[in-house]
Amino acid sequence: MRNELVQKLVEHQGEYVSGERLSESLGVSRTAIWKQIEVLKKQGYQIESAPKKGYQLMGRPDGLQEHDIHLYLHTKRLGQSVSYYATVPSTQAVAHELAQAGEPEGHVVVADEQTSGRGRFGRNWSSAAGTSISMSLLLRPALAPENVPPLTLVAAVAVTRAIEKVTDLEADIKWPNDILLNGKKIVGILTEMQSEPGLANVVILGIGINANQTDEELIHDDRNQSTSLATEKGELINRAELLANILEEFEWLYDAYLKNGFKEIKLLWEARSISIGLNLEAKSIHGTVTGRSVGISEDGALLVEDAQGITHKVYSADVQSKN
Ligand code: BT5
Repeated sequence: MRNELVQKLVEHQGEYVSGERLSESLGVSRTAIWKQIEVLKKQGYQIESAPKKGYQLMGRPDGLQEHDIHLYLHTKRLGQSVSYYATVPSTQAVAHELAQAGEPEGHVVVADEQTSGRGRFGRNWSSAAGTSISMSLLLRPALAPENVPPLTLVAAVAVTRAIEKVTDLEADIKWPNDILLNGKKIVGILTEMQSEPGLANVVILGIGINANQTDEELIHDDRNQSTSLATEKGELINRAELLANILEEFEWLYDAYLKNGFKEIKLLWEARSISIGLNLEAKSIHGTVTGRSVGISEDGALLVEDAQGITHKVYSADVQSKN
């Protein structure tokens, strides 16, 4: 009911809406409305109450709860249900557990802070409290396990498109899972699956975003320089709006991928990629390939041409530029 109440207040932003009208349209008592208004105030909503006039929404917190996200969400399936945590070790771990317990596709786990956020190959992901976005999307695609890794590329396209829609910033994709602004990392994507032979039962798509961190809150190590959307844009970002837009973009791209494979999305990916034409070293569990990236295959592998002119298909690797 709180979600609907927020929706109503937002619809009437800039004017008062009476307790009576709210109670009628939501089908609850005026006392129930008053109680929920008090809860919202505690959560940081600025709501003015005036006798005879009712309630007016003056400001919203930059929240990531289900009702904050649903204000902006226009998807058919993804994000219709959201588990929100103020703080959690890792949204990936929670999403894996929910998947095991039978939670359906489209569920999103989101946190304001992670205490053990994880990256690839056992690395850490830092997510500052209240200023970052940590989200894990539960998917149940009917895909063979080898067709799951390109979902990282599909997600990267969705995230860059959503960032541009919400902030006007044009971010770059670094194969396979990084999104950069001015050469600094702004988003990391982690695609994990629970599979059985021949079938990926569950895919958990983890996305970590530096939204409103100041430079001091960001980590800068030997591997990565990082930045935040707010730093690049010069103003704070509405995290719920960005998250909802990511789900919206990902929904149609995901459907397109399930239907037609990576072929069509490849063009969108290439338009935003900074990974082609570089001298690089790609380290994977199969070994290290050194050479020049000459393109991406129709199934999402990076094509690396070595000094002998042999082209290697690299499916999942850690990539360092060697220019
Ligand atoms: C990634 O790994 O970039 C994937 C990160 C996925 C994080 C999300 S948040 C929601 C979900 N829940 C989780 O627990 N994880 C997912 P990788 O390519 O391995 O990059 C990790 C490296 O990025 C680290 O070694 C650092 O160098 C750097 N790094 C860590 N935190 C960062 C941050 N906030 N911004 C930029 N770079 C960061």
